Amino acid sequence: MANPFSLEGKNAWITGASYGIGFNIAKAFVGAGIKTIIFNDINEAALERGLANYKEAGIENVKGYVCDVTDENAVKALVEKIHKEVGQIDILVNNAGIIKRIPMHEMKRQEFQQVIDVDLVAPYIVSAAVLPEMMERREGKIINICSMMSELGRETVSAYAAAKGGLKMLTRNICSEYGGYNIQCNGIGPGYIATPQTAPLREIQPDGSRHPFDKFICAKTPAGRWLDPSELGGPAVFLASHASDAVNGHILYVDGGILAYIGKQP
Ligand code: NAP
Ligand code: GCO
Repeated sequence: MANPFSLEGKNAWITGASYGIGFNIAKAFVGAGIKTIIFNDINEAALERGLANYKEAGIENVKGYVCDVTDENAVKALVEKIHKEVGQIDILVNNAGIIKRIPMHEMKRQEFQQVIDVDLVAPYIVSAAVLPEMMERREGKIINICSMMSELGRETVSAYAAAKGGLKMLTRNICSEYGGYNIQCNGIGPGYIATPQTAPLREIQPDGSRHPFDKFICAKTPAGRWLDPSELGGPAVFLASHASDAVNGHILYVDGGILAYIGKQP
């Protein structure tokens, strides 16, 4: 009996996967037998750094491209290029994302818009460009990287929460609109993961103490720790594989239990 969790023979495009969560999802896909990993970054220098990371990890079945996911024309051109140079896109992971931690009343509109453009508009742009070929084949997997902020708010992350909340509903709508083509669109909602994006929240203070937010998040996580980006790999393989063909429109929270927990008493 075939292994339902296998990704053998599949091509996966993981946006913004030079490092961090996307890179670790790519490594997990390689472990599941993926045929080709496709990733992109916003400029040549960043792309080269990403390719070096894959080489260091011993991953050779990888193609990297320069593409800003907010640039619709560039995304459409890249999809055509991928179809010519690699083949069909079986799995799309909308991973690229940014955050700006600014009190909302101090945030400039352009700053708010930039977060919305990368974290919400870009997953729409990339998914819309990839869907027609999946529709023709009547098969495809789309995974949107959501967030705790798809469910919860906190100070200074208004744009990010609005985007990630919208991304949850975009996930459900793609499920609704394209499920009939045998396309499954699900989300992964990571908890607090130790990557460059959250490094400012874990910085050691001038007096040598831990960052207050570091202590706060560990008290909000049942395991009492930040999660490692490699811990998102298994859930991503599940949602990218035939093992999840009956799962659609679901946001799989990989948060160590944060959403279930009132928090450790100080
Ligand atoms: P990260 O370390 O900041 O990496 C983000 C990646 O996205 C980088 O490779 C970045 O490329 C790329 N990117 C940003 N804007 C782009 C654009 N316009 N076009 C193409 N690529 C772009 O973030 P991460 O922690 O790995 O997070 C990855 C995803 O998970 C994001 O969507 C984030 O919101 C989400 N998430 C993170 C956490 C967490 O705790 N870390 C938790 C929940 C959800 P450059 O190198 O060029 O900047
Ligand atoms: C923050 C963090 C979070 C994480 C993640 C949580 O400032 O609160 O950056 O937003 O990135 O989204 O799931």
